[in-house]
Amino acid sequence: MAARFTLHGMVLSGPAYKIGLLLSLAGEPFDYVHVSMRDGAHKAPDHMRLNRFGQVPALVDNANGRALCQSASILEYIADKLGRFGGATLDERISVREWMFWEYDRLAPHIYRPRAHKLGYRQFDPAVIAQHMGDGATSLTALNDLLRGRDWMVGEGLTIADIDSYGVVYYAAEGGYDLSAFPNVVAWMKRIEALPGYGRPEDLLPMESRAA
Ligand SMILES: N[C@@H](CCC(=O)N[C@@H](CS)C(=O)NCC(=O)O)C(=O)O
Repeated sequence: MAARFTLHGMVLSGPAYKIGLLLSLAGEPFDYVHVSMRDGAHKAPDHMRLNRFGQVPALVDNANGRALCQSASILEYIADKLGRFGGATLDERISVREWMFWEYDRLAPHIYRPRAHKLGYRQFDPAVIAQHMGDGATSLTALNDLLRGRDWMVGEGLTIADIDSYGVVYYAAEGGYDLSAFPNVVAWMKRIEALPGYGRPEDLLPMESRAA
């Protein structure tokens, strides 16, 4: 049977990793299309039809032909369609959403940008990187405080809030952060990494396209 979802992504993309990780943790096999960003495939008309921003990830729901973009929106869509990981109650769903908006505002820029700078994909003034590292440490402290005495960011089980933030914090060391200063975050990461279906970016987003 054909896979329900097709993920278009690239192994180095944190936002694409989030989607592959959710599908894998959900036990949902997916077709994968490698988007060669080095060759500009993310700006090609075929890809732009799936993601109007010319970015990865894009997700196609093969059950209805719908193409989705923006990783947070895709995470919500998958959780909605699968009826899992979105939060068990209205209050939890609200909280999940709040943490996801927080993550895009307060966490991702301060980890993804120093990482891109260190890997040589983007150049920033050293003062800008220093500002990001300070703000990133503040956000990692907030996450560490949230996770004190609890296993998951919201409620009693894994939600897309965890996957959303994990898909950023995963790259913190590459961005120059020492996570040992945030022990609750480290313990939470290990908890996610022990879940059935867990995979690293290179396990889930290969360098070539593949069917489920
Ligand atoms: N807010 C978007 C960000 C996606 C994003 O920045 N993707 C990067 C790769 S990690 C990209 O495609 N960059 C190419 C570009 O923006 O032109 C999301 O969460 O999906």
